Amino acid sequence: MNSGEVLPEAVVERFAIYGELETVCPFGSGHINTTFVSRWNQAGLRVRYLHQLINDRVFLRPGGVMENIDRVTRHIASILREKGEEDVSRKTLTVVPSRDGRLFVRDDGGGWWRTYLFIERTHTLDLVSTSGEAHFLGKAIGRFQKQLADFDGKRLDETIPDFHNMESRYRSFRNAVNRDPLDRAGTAGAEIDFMLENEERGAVLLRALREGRIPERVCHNDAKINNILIDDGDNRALCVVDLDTVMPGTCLFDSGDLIRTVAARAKEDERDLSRVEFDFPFFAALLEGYLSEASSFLTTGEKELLAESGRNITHIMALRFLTDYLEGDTYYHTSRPGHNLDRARNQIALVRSMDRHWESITRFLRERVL
Ligand code: ADP
Ligand code: GN1
Ligand code: MG
Repeated sequence: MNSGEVLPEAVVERFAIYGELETVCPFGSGHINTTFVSRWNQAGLRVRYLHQLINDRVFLRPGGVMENIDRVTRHIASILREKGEEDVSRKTLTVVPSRDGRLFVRDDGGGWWRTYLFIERTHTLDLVSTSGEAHFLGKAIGRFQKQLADFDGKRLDETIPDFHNMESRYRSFRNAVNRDPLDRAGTAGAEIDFMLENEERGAVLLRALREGRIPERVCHNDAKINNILIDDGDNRALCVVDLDTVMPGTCLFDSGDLIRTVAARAKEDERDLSRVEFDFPFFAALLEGYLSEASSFLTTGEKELLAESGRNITHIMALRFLTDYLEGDTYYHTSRPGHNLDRARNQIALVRSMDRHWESITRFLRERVL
């Protein structure tokens, strides 16, 4: 039996949850894990939990992922409690252990499952429509980074080694172009050329890290727009989720992913490229929100590279989507033929739009930050 054939009902019953299980349904639109929500009757009260089958082709040590998440969420919860905040279990994820006290359950096919408290009355955005939204999303990631700025103890597990390492991403890309297992390179000639022409500037964050111009810190590494839950009540960012990639990196990976997904006028798989544009007012509001939390701990070296971070992370996403297209869509969930190629084209168009706005981006950061 493989994990795809496992009944989620049988798995969720193995977590330390009281009451009667009523339903289990698929949930969410993530590209990596498989998510379900269960509903339980707990002495007359209906309560929901979120369950995920961890993608163990992407995360080769799911146990390490869960240890990281457990440490990080406990750390954030203790900071929130010390500050006397209300609703701590809405502001950070809470891991629900298995009945035998582990952070995960293994199913009969060897799959790794985890459970979180389901944070009720929230939604996520795929695009912002106001500067206010851009501001609170930036603030949420700035706050998250600040909460982890003093995280100490054993170094977190690198759940995906070289995750944002442009050199190794380029190696995989070249390998995919050369092997071209599905004979797709001919359909992506312009995109392949773009990648080859822009390789040099792709290494900007990696070089800064290597040369010690920016520090290594604990960061999210996947700080895209829909990994931030927003409270339906006050319509403010509430909780940063999808913590599988929280590990050592640079804060610029997170500012970059925010810029890529918040300061964009179209979703990352929009096919009409005339709609794929960088949005300067959203960018400015996002950075104001982010810096309202982060400017106290960021170094000058980090601030100097904020502008590059958006362009760099968009570039790496284009490269990864294109590589996956050439490899035969083995990494990202796709829902139509050519989905990864559409995403790659979209992200290249966004890098080009950022290039066109470059002067205003750098002027804004010079005046506001440096
Ligand atoms: P993936 O790694 O596949 O992107 P995520 O961890 O981001 O999976 O979860 C998928 C979606 O589920 C998120 O975008 C968010 O909408 C929702 N979600 C995640 N965790 C919770 C939670 N604890 N409570 C409520 N919704 C959640
Ligand atoms: C994946 O898991 P999800 O959908 O939030 C990916 C990110 C990409 C993103 C592109 C572990 O994020 O790196 O930026 O898709 N996560 C992993 O949307 O590869
Ligand atoms: Mg996600």
